[in-house]
Amino acid sequence: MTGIAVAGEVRDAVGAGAPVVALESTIFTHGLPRPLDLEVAREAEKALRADGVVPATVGVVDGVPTVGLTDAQIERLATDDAAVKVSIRDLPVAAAKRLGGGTTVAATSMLAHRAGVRVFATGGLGGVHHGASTTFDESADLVALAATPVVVVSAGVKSILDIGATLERLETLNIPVVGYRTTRYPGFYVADSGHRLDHAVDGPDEAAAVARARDELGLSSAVLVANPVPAVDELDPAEHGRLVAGAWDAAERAGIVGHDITPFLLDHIQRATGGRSLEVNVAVYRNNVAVAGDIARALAPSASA
Ligand code: PSU
Ligand code: MN
Repeated sequence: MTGIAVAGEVRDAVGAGAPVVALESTIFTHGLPRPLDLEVAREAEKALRADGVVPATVGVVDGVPTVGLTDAQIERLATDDAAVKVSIRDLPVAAAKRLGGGTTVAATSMLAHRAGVRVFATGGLGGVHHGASTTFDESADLVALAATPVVVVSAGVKSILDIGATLERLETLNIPVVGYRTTRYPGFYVADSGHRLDHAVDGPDEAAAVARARDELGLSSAVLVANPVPAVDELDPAEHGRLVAGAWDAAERAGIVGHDITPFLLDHIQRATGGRSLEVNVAVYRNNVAVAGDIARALAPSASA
């Protein structure tokens, strides 16, 4: 595929019909603090390999969108202060300027699909921000997912978003959302966001069946598998509600607006929980990677299990 570098191991696995899972890089360029970011990126790859799945971490190296970063490339991006956050619209600029960057859910899904990778694990999706009816701040993840036939495993959307509005937009965009063994939509740090889903899948085989049916119908949307954080790992739901409200109050008092809001809110929650929210973030991601690996194996034509 011109313009995109695909690692030999990933290309071979895709060609052989072996299971592959794509992983995003914004989580380690922008989402998590050092040195946790690099540890988490490496652990995800290792866990997939241990399950017989080829990891394909996606990122932009010297302007080149790359599916299947080497360990050295992951380390370089995780420790590069100049790494930018790359959504789909940023790919041409990053290419021309030869920038390094972490890819969002939108860019990772698109690049994974171009490389023939069918399953992608992330932490939380972007979505509709509070006040979006006047600010128009809706993540490009949503329109990208409407046009990219992959399976994306997440624990819902970023907790600071307007979750009800995001679910409405996913419906409008014809994007199937299924709960993984639940009909409660997860709330990232908590297992239940308070919103209901119409459908659950009972495990990896049923998730794979939904993806195959999507393909047979010729539909182009992603299938979103909403996978709640295990109950033992979640933030206390009552505390979570207070934390998010407190973070928004603090942002308003500090006059934070626009693109600075997300980092401000997440940082506030991190400090207010003494770092506990980071542990939950890691647990969320680990759990999503494991489920994505199971779905990739169920979908793989060469799968024996
Ligand atoms: N979830 C988080 N923190 C993040 C992201 C998700 O808890 O930083 C990243 C993901 O890469 C997602 C992106 O694709 O944010 C969406 O950003 P925006 O709202 O600017 O489109
Ligand atoms: Mn935005």
